[in-house]
Amino acid sequence: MSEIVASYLLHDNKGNFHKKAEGIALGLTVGSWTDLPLLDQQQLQKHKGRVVSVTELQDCERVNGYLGGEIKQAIVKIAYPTANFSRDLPAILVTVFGKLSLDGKVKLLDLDFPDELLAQFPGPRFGIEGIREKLGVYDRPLVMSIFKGVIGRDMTYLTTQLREQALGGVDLVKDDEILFDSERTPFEARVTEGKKVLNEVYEKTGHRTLYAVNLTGRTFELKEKARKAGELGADALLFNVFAYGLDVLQALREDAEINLPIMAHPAVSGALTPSEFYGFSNSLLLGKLLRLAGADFSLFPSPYGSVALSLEDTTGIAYELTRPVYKYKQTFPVPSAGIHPGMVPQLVKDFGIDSIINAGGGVHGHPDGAIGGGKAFRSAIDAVLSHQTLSEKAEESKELQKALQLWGTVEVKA
Ligand code: 1AE
Repeated sequence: MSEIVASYLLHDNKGNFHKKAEGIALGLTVGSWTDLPLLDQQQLQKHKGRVVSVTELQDCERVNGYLGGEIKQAIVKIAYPTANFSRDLPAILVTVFGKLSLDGKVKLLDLDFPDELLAQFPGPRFGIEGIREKLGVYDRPLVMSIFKGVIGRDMTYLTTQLREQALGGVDLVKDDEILFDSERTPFEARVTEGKKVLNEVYEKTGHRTLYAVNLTGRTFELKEKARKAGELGADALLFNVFAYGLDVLQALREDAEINLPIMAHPAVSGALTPSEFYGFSNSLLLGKLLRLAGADFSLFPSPYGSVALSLEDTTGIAYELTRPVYKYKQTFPVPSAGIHPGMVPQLVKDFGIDSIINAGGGVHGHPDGAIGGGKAFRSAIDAVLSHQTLSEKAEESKELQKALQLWGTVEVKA
């Protein structure tokens, strides 16, 4: 029988986890069981949830102190027959974590999909390999910068900012996720004028930069808008997936007429993941499920920036985005938020070459502006790849020197 296996972290002051697990396995599938007539039991057997394991964890003083009392915790695995749901993420999520997400201290840690179910999901269209091919860059982490302070501005302001970012040598520029369609900076003009600027920079410097435009608006208008963006020559789409839902991302990915890489922004995911007692694990939501639904890039807060996640969470996300799974291409991990050039050695150590270093303030806040910021990041990457320290490299790169003077260097932790 084909089953999806969900792993949960449970906290409870009574700690009768076997009973609780049985309750979940039956409650989310066939309901009551032992009271059913034998014939019904035979008919419903293939729909019945199953407790796979219950592993009680050691008491944790910190959790006891936090919740006030002697709290028991356990990891519980439950298998749900795939016969119970249609082949889509909304049905799967409601089965494994629908009402259960409202029922006490339950955190969904992971989902193990059987191959026949995995086969229903698209995964990224381009993935790391496809994005590298578009850029012709294969041997270093990519650098991305973010438009900043563009609300209320006009196209001249935006195109100037785009030009400067590209001239700094960044590989990608993304819209700020809070930039929506406006009269002064409409979606279509951002695509066409952005393309013009980036082509000019390419003609002048030979450096290719891709621009991810923010795909926004009502859900049922998104496909049409994304197709239009493709026709106008857009490079990529930024998408606030957690404001819309994973299934919307999947629908965009699966549309054959939307042949564009999709960059998933984590906005709103912080309402679903940060508690250690409730919600989703980051590795599941920002890692496994985003990749399954088709994101080519997954942005997430790095462990050492302004809105930090733990190192364990971020490396867990990156692992799910890149490990070999079924037929899926790899999704680019994009550790973000509060990133500056002094963090590059630690970023490369933690996330490797196949990652994207993404910065807004760390590019625009450079004393020489966005051009200097981009150059400082590129020099920092060159330093790491040629086994130089940042201070050594700063002797030949004045942009890196100024960045280090302003932001300092993060000491690399083992
Ligand atoms: C986690 C997403 C980061 C992001 O979108 C953003 O705008 C970061 O800006 P900075 O680099 O923190 O200024």
